[in-house]
Amino acid sequence: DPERDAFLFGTFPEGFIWSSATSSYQIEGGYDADGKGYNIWDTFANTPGNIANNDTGNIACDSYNKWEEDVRIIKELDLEYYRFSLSWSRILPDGTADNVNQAGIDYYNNLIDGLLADGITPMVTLYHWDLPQDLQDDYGGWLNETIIYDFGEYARVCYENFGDRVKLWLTLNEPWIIAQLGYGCGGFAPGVCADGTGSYVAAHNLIKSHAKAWHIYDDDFRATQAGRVGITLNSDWMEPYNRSLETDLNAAERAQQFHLGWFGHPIFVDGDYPEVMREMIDYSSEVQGYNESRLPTFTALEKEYILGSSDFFGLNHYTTGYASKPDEWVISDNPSYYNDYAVDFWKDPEWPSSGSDWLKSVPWGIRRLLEWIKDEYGDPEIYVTENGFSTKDIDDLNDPDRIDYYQSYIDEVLKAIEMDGVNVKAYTAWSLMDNFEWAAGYTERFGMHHVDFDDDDRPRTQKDSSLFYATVKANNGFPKPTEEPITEEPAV
Ligand code: GBH
Repeated sequence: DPERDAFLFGTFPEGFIWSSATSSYQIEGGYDADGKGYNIWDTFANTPGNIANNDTGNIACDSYNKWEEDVRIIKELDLEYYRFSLSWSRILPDGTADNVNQAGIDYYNNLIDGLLADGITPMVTLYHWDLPQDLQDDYGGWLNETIIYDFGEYARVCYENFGDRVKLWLTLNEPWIIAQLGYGCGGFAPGVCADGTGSYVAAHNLIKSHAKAWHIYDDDFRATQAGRVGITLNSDWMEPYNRSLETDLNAAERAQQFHLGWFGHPIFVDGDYPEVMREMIDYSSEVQGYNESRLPTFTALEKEYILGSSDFFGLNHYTTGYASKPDEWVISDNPSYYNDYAVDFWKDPEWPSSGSDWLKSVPWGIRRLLEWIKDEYGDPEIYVTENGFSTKDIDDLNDPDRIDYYQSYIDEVLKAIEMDGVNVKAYTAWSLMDNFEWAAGYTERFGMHHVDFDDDDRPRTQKDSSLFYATVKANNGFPKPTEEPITEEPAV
């Protein structure tokens, strides 16, 4: 559709937030420094065979020692926000609030103070996948509901120590990934294989843990600290392959509900899972001979507790796929999340590729997804908490494909605001710098800054995309060419 595709000039609403992001395990290193406990990614990455090249996050970008460098490069780009995450086992080495590691608290105090001194507002994620190993070993981590209490108390420690200065919190980063790739057999830590069973149990506990952390803030901290707490969900856009086929429209909607709705529906709609998940998983479970559904149920009180437990909608979005109805739905003997929802999903080989197999550049997808969220979840404030592009040219500072990606995706966000009335408050580029890309190790790079992982100093160097992004931020979008645009100069 040429009209939808045409570039839109214009600026973002006043006060629009421009940010960039990282996460603790991906950048910090210092994996055994100053009393930190091990977490499931320390274990997973240090077990040969799990990560490309057997790379680890033991040192990563060494941000544990080089956080001042991180603050400096953010400042250089003139970004007024920075999204990072806290390492649970750096603060609570065994995961419980019985033992607080003061060195961990000091580290984050320094970082937060350093950011604020330079006028940068912290956006802090409590959990970006690095579960304290002891909680996994003691009771199975997210598979056990004891985690709800422990996560709540961890959140409390963070609010108590940092909430005087941190006013923007995210509880969980991408619970879908934690449940499905961590506990369903997706090749992420802790590497538990319980597809279609464990993943649903983990998700159930993740949702309740999130709600717990939100309520603790709401009950005990909001009045004095006056901040906001939300969750960040990830989703591709699921485009119906053939929009004139009712079956493809339904398939795409079903996929969206199984993906984003799994978490979004309980929190933003009615405290419970999407109806289509309930129906299909109940049915499959029965056919497979289970006595009760593999999808757990919430009590009435739990539903009430969960509904509305997010002050805004955090969204991580990268790519799009086509969805269609498979020719037939054969219920598998072994439980499987993908079998449960019966949708064929694939990426068009014509779409521009990136350094990651799963990531194709399909800018119009973000606009459709934003509109879907607006309609489905009652027009919430949406914070885009991640969006970004990978390359495999690990030492190239010229990254025109990343610039194209940012330009076109950001422009689609502008269209969502201007033309569809979606209430988007923030855009966050993933990532501030190259870092440990989970199972891909250091082979896929998302950074706007290059990091040299062969150099003990881990120098950060601007790529072209960082200048581009700084220019977009300086102009608050894409002003019409008649206005004099501001161009950012490279840092010297
Ligand atoms: C984000 O997840 C993460 O929050 C961030 O930490 C990460 O660095 C960034 O994405 C880039 O990946 O290996 O083919 O099975 C986005 C969701 C999770 C999508 C991992 C791709 C791997 C798919 N991503 N997933 S595959």
